[in-house]
Formats: sequence, C-alpha cells, structure tokens
Amino acid sequence: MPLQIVRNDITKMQVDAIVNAANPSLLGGGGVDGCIHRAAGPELLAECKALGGCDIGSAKMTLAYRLPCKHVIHTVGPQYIDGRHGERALLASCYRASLVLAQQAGCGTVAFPLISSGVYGYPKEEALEVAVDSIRAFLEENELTVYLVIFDKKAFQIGKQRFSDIAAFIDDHYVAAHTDSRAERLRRNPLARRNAPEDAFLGSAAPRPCAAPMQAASLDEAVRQLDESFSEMLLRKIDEKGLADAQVYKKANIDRKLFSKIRSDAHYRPSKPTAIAFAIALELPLDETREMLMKAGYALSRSNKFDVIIEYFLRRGNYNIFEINEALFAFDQNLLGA
Ligand code: AR6
Repeated sequence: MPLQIVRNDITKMQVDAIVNAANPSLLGGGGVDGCIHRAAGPELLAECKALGGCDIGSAKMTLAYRLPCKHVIHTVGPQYIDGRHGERALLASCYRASLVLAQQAGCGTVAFPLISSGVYGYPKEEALEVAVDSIRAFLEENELTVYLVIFDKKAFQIGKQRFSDIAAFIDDHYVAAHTDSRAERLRRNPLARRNAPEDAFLGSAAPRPCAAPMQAASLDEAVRQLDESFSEMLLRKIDEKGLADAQVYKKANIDRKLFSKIRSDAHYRPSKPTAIAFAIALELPLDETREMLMKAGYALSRSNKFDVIIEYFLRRGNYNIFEINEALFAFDQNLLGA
C-alpha cells in the first residue's frame, strides 16, 4: 500500500529512511528528534554537525547508524503561530523535500512522524491533513511506500471532532444492529419488519440475490459456467470508465505489482480491503460496490464497524481513500489498500 498510517515508535521502523522532525541547527533536541538521536548513537550527531544546519521547509540526509533503517532525513517544520504565517506551505514543503531526497537516494520505503505537531505546536488534525495531502500528491507521480507514524493515539484526538459524524453513523447503524431492543424484537418477530419503515435502510444492506438461477446439468458444467470474476469486472469497469490502469491502482492506494497480479489472474481473490479500495477508486455507487465485493466473496454488513464506515463514505459519494483511511485509523480498523 503506497501510504499507510501506522501506530509505532519511528525508531523501530524497518524502512529505507525515517524522517526526523528536527530544528534548524540539526544538533538534536526533544521529541522525536531526541528519540532518533538516542537510538542512532553519537555518530549521528557527529555527522549532523558537519551539515551546517537546515532551513525551515528543507531537508538533509544522513546515515542511520544504530537504527534499523538505512538513512535519516532531517527536516525542519514550521513553528505554528496562527496558521496565517505560511505554516501550511512550509509544512507541505518538509514532506515534499524529504520525499525528493528519499527518492534520489533510491529509497523504496520511508517513514514520517507527524512533523511540527509536537513541540512546534501545529494542531494535530491539520498537521495530519497537510501530511496526507502532501504525501498523496507526491505518490501520484512517484512509486514509493510511505508510512505516516502516529506515536501517541491518546494525545492524538482525531476521533473527537473531525469524525464525530462518522461516530454518529456508527452509533445509528452498527450499534443499533447490536444493542437496539427494537432490532431484537424484529429478530424474534420478522413479520414486524413490514411495519417498520425506518428499516428500509437496514433492508438495503442485505445481499442481493443471484441474478439468474443456475442451469448447469452437472457439477462439472456448473464450474465451467462461472460468472464474471472480480478481476474481470475490475478490468471491465476500468475500460468502461475510460480510465488508465495506473490511475485506478494509484487512487486505490495499491501498488503496481499487486495490480499486475490481479490483472494477469482472472481468478485472483483479493483481500476485502483491496477489493473495496478498487471499488472506491472506480467511484462505484453502493450497489455496484456490493456486486464487486460479492465477486470476491465478500459483503458489506452492518455487523462490522469497518463495513459501516465504508458505507458511510459511499453513501456520501466521498471516494477519497486517504480520508477514508484516516477515519478507519481513528476507529482502530484495518486500512484500505493492499
Ligand atoms: N515516534 C514517532 N513519533 C513520535 C515519536 C517517536 N518516537 N516521539 C514523538 N513523536 P516533535 P516538532 C511524535 O515535538 O513538533 C524537537 O525538540 C509526537 O507525538 O518531536 O516538529 C526538535 O529538535 C508528535 O506528534 O516535533 C525541534 O526543536 C510528532 O512526533 C522541535 O522538537 C512531532 O513532535 C520540533 O518540533
């Protein structure tokens, strides 16, 4: 998956390069900078001393010494004043400059902390948005795997405001399906369902019946009469929409190798997050998404928080996979993509 949000200590990431949220002296400090210097050992500071500092929004690269990665890219984020002092452009420039350096050094995998969101005071939600937007823009043109490493979920209150309407949607649908006494009554007395208008929505979540009854005379024949597969439907939809393969797999946050595998194997069975990622990249409405998932043997249910969050976005026609992944992350769910 080209962009993944993970919870970890960045000094533990086994990638080609990790990024340090440094200060203009590059001589170490607190926060993630302190962690990286402690884990790398004194040789890192010695190399940093020779770099002559770094401007805000720029980046410089060193070796990683005792860290499990190959390089450390030191970038200097802006100190947040009020958002009207060019902070956003400078922060975006940190991500871009670091990614350019990583690519020039031949790195295939890079891990970022949430730059400026600690000592430098950038509000975490906005810092996350700038990080995701900047990384996504770079990945549209370049093939890299990027990890955005979130250290402290508790301090990171993204669930609170930005996703409050998703939380409400989950409460209404997922929680109701599990705890609502009304749902329990309906389970015991399915006939009551007919008189329950608000249940039309729940009903629409049920899997659709198969299009045509099976006509095969023997099992052998039945197996030969398989419907269009997931991979065939995917390729057909790409063609129907006049899209290029790369547009779709990049939008789906899927790497090229996996896409080639799916393209060359008509019976490839993707994971559920991968199948959904393609449906989202193709901007399929809810019913077609369900159909595509069914081809891979999956359904969207109201008994699963992950599914309810996906449904929330599909119902709103929001096909921004990175935004969906931020929400999935906030609710501790698997992310979309490979
Ligand atoms: N792994 C991943 N993320 C971490 C880790 C870690 N081990 N430790 C902290 N974070 P900050 P800044 C997160 O303050 O705001 C230093 O003194 C942390 O939760 O490290 O860019 C420098 O020398 C926060 O979300 O960097 C500069 O003077 C994010 O990393 C100044 O701080 C960034 O927090 C830079 O401030």
